[in-house]
Amino acid sequence: MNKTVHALRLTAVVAASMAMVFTAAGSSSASQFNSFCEAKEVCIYRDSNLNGAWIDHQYADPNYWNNTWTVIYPEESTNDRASSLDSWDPNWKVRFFTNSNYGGSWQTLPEYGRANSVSYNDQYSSHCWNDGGVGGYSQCDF
Ligand SMILES: [Ca+2]
Ligand SMILES: [Ca+2]
Repeated sequence: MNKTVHALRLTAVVAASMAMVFTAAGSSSASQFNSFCEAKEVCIYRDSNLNGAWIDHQYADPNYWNNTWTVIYPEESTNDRASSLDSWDPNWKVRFFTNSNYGGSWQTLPEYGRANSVSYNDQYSSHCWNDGGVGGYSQCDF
């Protein structure tokens, strides 16, 4: 009896410490522009069907002019070059705009949405998540 209780307690302790390790590893490695498409991010691809260079965004970006691909073409701006999209966000939609500052024509990607060929090829210049009306941009309330 004592042996069984001890084994159960030990299992619980091991499980708890493993959970802490996994949590710490996950939170420290997940970040934008690290070339990994992770939870709550959206990845933008240079070519259709999620091919070619890409960049991983975790936050809204009002202007792509100073962004470059995180792989393959690290010197090239991502502005007006997006051809496919892949959302890893389980909770929020994200919208892509042909102009900077969330202007022009747009396309909305649903939660976990994927666009193998975008609605406006080689035109996107900004994007924002649906912020529920707290971000100050009406274009980002949808
Ligand atoms: Ca990332
Ligand atoms: Ca544009």
